Amino acid sequence: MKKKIFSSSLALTIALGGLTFGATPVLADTSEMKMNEKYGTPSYIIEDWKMPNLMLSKSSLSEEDVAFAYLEHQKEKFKLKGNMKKDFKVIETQEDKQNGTYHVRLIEEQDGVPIYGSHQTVALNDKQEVKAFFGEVIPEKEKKQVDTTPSLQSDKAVDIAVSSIEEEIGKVEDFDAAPSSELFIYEMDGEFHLTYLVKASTSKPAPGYWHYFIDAKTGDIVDNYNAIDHVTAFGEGVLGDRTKFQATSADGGYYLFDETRGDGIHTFDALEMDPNLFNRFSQLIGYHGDEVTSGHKFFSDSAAVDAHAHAGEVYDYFKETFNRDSFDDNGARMISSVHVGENWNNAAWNGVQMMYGDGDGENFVPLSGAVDVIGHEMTHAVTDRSADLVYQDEPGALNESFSDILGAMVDRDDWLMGEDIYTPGIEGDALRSLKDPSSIPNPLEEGKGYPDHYSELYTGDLDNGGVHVNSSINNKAAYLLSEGGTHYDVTVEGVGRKATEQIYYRALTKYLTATSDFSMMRQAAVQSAIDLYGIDSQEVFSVHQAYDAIGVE
Ligand code: 0DB
Ligand code: ZN
Ligand code: CA
Repeated sequence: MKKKIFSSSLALTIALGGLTFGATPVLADTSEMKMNEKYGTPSYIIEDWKMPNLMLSKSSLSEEDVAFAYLEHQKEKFKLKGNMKKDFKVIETQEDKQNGTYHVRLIEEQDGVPIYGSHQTVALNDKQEVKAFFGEVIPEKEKKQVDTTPSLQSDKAVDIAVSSIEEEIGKVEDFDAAPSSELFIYEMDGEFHLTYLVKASTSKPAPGYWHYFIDAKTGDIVDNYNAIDHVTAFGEGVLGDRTKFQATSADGGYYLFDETRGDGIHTFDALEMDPNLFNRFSQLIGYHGDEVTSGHKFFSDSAAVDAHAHAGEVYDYFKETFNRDSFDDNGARMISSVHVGENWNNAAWNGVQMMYGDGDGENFVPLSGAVDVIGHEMTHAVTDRSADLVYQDEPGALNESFSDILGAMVDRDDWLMGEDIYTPGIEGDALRSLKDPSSIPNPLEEGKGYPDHYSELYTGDLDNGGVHVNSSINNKAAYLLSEGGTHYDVTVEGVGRKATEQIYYRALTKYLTATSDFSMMRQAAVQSAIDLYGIDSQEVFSVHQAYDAIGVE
């Protein structure tokens, strides 16, 4: 469900926040007032009004009581009659602890039916004196024209709105939440209608935050609009770089949903989500977190900005390089959550979505800051939908290796993994190196580097049989295939990144299966190279050389 946090009264609150209440001189009556031209009622009054017999200290009256007494006092200006309790309803009272002021926010009603858009704010100081009125009031005789008894049931209005939405975008299988329907008096072209306001959120077949005003007497659509819009937004990434991405605007605010790629890219703030509550095979994740929102096109959550922008980059990489439409090749929505856990020094694909920790600031900065990490995680999703390599022992090491290889293809100018987010205080290091695995200390075996030859295979039980360590053996083959070199006395002629990524992608999606081992990896790469470049090609020959070099037959 889309969380709606954008308040239409925001502008109003800000306007009031700029006034200094305490310093206003005491005046007998209204000091300043502006009229609404359409209704001839005040749109603001700068006040200095107190309840007549309220000279006692702070009374037992509530701020709402004072606001109503004030409305009573001004009702002639508002062109209203009788008890003001029948004309206004309190929505909320905001207390500003800093300067002791209160803002009573109201909406105007007729026979208990709120008038759409007719909001008011009465501002009080800490002595329960009214200091300002802002808003719009519709005079009694205008409202009187509306008969407030609906002849239509509220569900019927929903049905009408839903068929109109489906006429516009096609059949909606699932609304993001059940459409709501609420009675409002709605003014359209100078006429007041009794309407149901139906609000419905859709993601598929097209994103929308639909607002329908359905005449509660006739069922006619009085007015409708889609409050969602797709925009280019920007922000500053984890590494302080300015980045651009696609976002969505709704109700005047913005959130991190990119509807331009597949079925969308959606980035959330995980907040308290506990990384220990899932494992990477779990499908039981129903909670992504809160929307990451902004009041304008600049987003300041850098971890979220990078997760979102990098997911878009990775989507484009797969689309442009392999013509693959998201991880399922059917546009599946790419969901990410940032700020997972507390100072969590890791990232993951959990079977459903990507998740990124913030790091502890010493070993890691927010992991979404590195596009190779996002490429790595997304490739896990691709692997799950293709070879589905078991995440253990040799198939697990291959699973890891594909993520490192394609991660390094997305982040194309180096052969390091995670260098951008790892140990901010240390220059030049990385989580892993595809070029020179042995240069990185092996976390599983004290005093050793990562293995770069099959003879160095880690055979212990840690890390699912060393999936993040043994991956380096195959990583080295991919590096040699691309860049060439001599390794363990075997010389490989490099065929470049372009051929290399095609060969590995084809092996992953066409030949390998859940239990494939290193030897099958070699055969799958050979077969893919034959398919793509012909049996006598340099590419085929180089694949053989690369696997000879790492000792895999
Ligand atoms: C890794 C998934 C880790 C994970 C597994 C998290 C299961 C939760 C549940 C993956 O996708 O393979 C995440 C990454 C990929 C982070 C690129 C960057 C990874 O390689 N993690 C390694 C690991 O978990 C290295 C690592 C990162 C690490 N942070 C660490 C090792 C902290 C030790 C301590 O081993
Ligand atoms: Zn991985
Ligand atoms: Ca890199």
